[in-house]
Amino acid sequence: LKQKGLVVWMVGLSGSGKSTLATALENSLHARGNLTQLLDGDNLRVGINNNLTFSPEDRKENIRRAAETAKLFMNAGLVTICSFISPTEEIRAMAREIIGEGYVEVYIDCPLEVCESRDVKGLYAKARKGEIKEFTGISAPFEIPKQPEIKIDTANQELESSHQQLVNQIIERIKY
Ligand code: GGZ
Repeated sequence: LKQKGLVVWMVGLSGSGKSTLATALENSLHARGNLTQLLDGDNLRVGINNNLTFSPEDRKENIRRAAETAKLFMNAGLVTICSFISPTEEIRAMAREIIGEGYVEVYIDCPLEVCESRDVKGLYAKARKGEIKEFTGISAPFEIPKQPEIKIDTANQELESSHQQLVNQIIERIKY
């Protein structure tokens, strides 16, 4: 088998830069001829996960289905990039367990204050006003990953540096 897949599991708060980096990573991998699949809230929560809320139980089910789906793509040989807040140790341990060898956890490290000051979509403002319930970092927990394989600081460096750092570390782990 020429290709061996990988799951790049990106963890981080809303506004930390997960989606931007996931897309940038995908473009760089395409440029070197790798097949990829991106999984995130935007394409899973509207489809297979459209019955799920942001309650703790539903977040867990969201991640369980995402991990099972990622595993299928990985086994088909694709570099599968998953971008979900994945807020708790329990949830991430489950994803790691489901995917097994090939799971690479990437913590997109950006303090809540910085994410909130960016507030690209205005969600933090709404969460502060109570218009969005159980919002991660405001009224729902986010546990900082203890031992991610890769950590990318998006608060103290330019996007392009974060992107290069991520690409370099992922390429090292691709076996072809
Ligand atoms: C967190 C929420 C919430 C609540 C809607 N809490 O920045 P975004 O908008 O585009 O990304 C966030 C996305 C998070 O979905 P995930 O599937 O990644 O979450 S989890 O891993 O916890 O299941 C945000 C939006 O959905 N969003 N309500 N209450 N984020």
